Amino acid sequence: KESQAEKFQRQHMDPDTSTVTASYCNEMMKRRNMTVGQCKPVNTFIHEPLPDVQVICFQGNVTCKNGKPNCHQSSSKMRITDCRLKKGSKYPKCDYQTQQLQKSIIVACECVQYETVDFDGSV
Ligand code: CPA
Repeated sequence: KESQAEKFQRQHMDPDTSTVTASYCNEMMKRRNMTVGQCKPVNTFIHEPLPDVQVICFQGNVTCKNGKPNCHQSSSKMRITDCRLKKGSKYPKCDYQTQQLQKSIIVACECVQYETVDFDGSV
């Protein structure tokens, strides 16, 4: 079974893409299985090396949106792509808006190997 850390990587990691096209989110949301059964409404891809994302677990501790205490904010800005389902888009035709941003990100980390398990936002 897919672990929480593996799920985070499938949903949020894309280190090798530097420039994204307008169709990036439509292609990636499908390729990474986030358009199965329903269109996932919002999802962020991170274009930085995995180790640079994993060390966020040792950076600034913040409260998660769900009130849990295990979120961490990156000390540096990261290259990310924000994917948002367009208004009027209806499953199974998942049509996303693609927006490239450079922002500090917030992730949740869990003990075992202290790995990133949730993308909590960008600020
Ligand atoms: P995901 O990373 O799979 O916010 C809902 C989803 O939208 C979330 O999906 C992230 C994504 N999103 C995004 N970019 C944004 C805003 C939202 O990509 N700008 O996280 C969901 C999974 O993580 C669930 O299995 C529950 C788990 N989870 C949530 N908070 C957690 C916490 N504090 N500790 C451990 N697991 C947590």
